[in-house]
Amino acid sequence: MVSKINQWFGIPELASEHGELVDHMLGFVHWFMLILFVGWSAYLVWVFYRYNQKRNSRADYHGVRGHATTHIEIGVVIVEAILLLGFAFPLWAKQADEYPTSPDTVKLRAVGEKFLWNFQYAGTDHMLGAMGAKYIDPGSGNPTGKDPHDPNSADDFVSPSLKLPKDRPVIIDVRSKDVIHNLALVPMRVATDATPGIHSHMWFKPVKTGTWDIICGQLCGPGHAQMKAVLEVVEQKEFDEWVKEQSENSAKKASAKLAAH
Ligand SMILES: [Cu+2]
Repeated sequence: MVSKINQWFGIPELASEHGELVDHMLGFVHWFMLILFVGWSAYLVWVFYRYNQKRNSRADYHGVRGHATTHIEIGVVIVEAILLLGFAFPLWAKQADEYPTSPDTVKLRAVGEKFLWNFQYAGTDHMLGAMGAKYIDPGSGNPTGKDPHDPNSADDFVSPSLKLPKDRPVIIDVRSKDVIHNLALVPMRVATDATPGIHSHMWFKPVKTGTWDIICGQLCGPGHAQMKAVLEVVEQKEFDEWVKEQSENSAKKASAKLAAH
């Protein structure tokens, strides 16, 4: 019921577990703002009527004598404090402090650049390899700077779209090669800045299969509007098969390269 107002305002589809709490909070904020908006608007109209010049040819130097406004203001402060301390802080604390540790957690790295995203998956070993700016070479198939000397990198693979399994936690390590971007996954109700030189993280659990757009949430240059990618949530079996195939291909290529050296 509380979240219904979000739908009237056209909120995008929700597809993550914690997103329900985000939407619930948004619902409260929207209702609260609607009440304030209607209340203030009615008050403004009343003031125009009650205090127009015709009715008040002489100024009143005493002003307000009642306490109603003070009580309303205190009420607004209390509601805002409840929203912040009761909803926003606990939700943020949980997302920021309690990262998933279960072995089925999907780990990947999102690397933003002007003007596209690349997603490096940990592969079947569940270990993301090291990253080094000096290894970045999109021409030879290494757009994310996988360190070829790190054994964990061998089976890591890179995809231009973000494919995820349903009902499994996902941790994304968000990086940038050039300027500040922002990986905004709207249906998951998460967004994190990709800042050059800084390792940022986000986590969530998709609970619905589907395909959505990924946008860059930070104005990053003339191609910002085209900086889109695809977010696809599939069933776990389909995801595991895809990872196995991509991972094996990548490992084969890595060993061939090592042999050639
Ligand atoms: Cu961008």
